[in-house]
Amino acid sequence: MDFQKALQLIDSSRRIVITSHIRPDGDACGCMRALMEALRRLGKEVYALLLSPPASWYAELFGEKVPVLGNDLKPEGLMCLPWSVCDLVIVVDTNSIIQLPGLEGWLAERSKKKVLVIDHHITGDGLGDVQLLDAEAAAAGEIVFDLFKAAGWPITASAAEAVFAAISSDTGWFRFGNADSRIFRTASELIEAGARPEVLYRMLYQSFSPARLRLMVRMLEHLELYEQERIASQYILRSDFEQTGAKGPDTENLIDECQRIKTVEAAFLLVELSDGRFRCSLRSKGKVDVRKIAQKYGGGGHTLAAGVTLEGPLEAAKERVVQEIAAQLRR
Ligand SMILES: [Mn+2]
Repeated sequence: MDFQKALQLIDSSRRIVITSHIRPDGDACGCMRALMEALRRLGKEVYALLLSPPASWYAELFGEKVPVLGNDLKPEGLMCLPWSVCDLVIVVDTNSIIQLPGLEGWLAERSKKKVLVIDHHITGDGLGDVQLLDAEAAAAGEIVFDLFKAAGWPITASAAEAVFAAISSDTGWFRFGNADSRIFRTASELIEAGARPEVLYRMLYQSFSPARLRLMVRMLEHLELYEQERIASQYILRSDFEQTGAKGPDTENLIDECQRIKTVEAAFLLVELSDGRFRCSLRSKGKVDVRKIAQKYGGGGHTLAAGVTLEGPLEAAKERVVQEIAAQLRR
């Protein structure tokens, strides 16, 4: 990988913006946090930017308020200081322009700035002047960890925890099929560097608000099984949010719950959006390639975890996904 090219780019930059995909997850926030710290230590002016509000337990990782485009910073604000004069934009955990809504025009304006992409997805738009791409990596956090090592940057306890949060999130706390020996080696090194798994577990998985738990109950009440109980379907409506008091980021990881069912091979969760469409999260235990399904409808992701936005109404969206999964299971 082009670690030296990436380091040259960082070396020659003074003002650096770090961002990631919309609906930032633990991998996105953990990578951003670790890079923010390392680049500040190098004396860079570092500006982090999120494209939608993070879940509260991911926001905690930053230890500071990171501006959200559209909320804390108007889109026109990107044309003003400091955003207008940055030398380098580091995009982590995505290489797809559709995942960076609001940044399209600003990213394309390249007279001054360069773009460095750090990503582990198979699909991408080649957004970077330099790209650290590793589709074998279970999390972008793995690549960030490799970059730290290539650069010789100190892995402080807080950087170690940020990277640990990244790699543990994308592997479902080391439970998913992507939890390979490399991730456990990395985890081991991060613990030696000061990461505290028990503190992170509590932060990432035991920090539900009562409203979020009630939202999960609603979701579980909507569980339906198809194809000899091998497909699990669930949904959350706008009214479920209103009645429980939960917010959008509260749906994070809820899809994983129904994977506890022994027979389930693939699962999906439809979350109603304000425009009547549905955000669909897909998970597979291995027999189904959910990325193919997401991609067919304009989404993306990995073999075992993918996402896509679908047109309503609910029943039509559900039927479409069930049929796509069933077709793969029958093959
Ligand atoms: Mn990731």
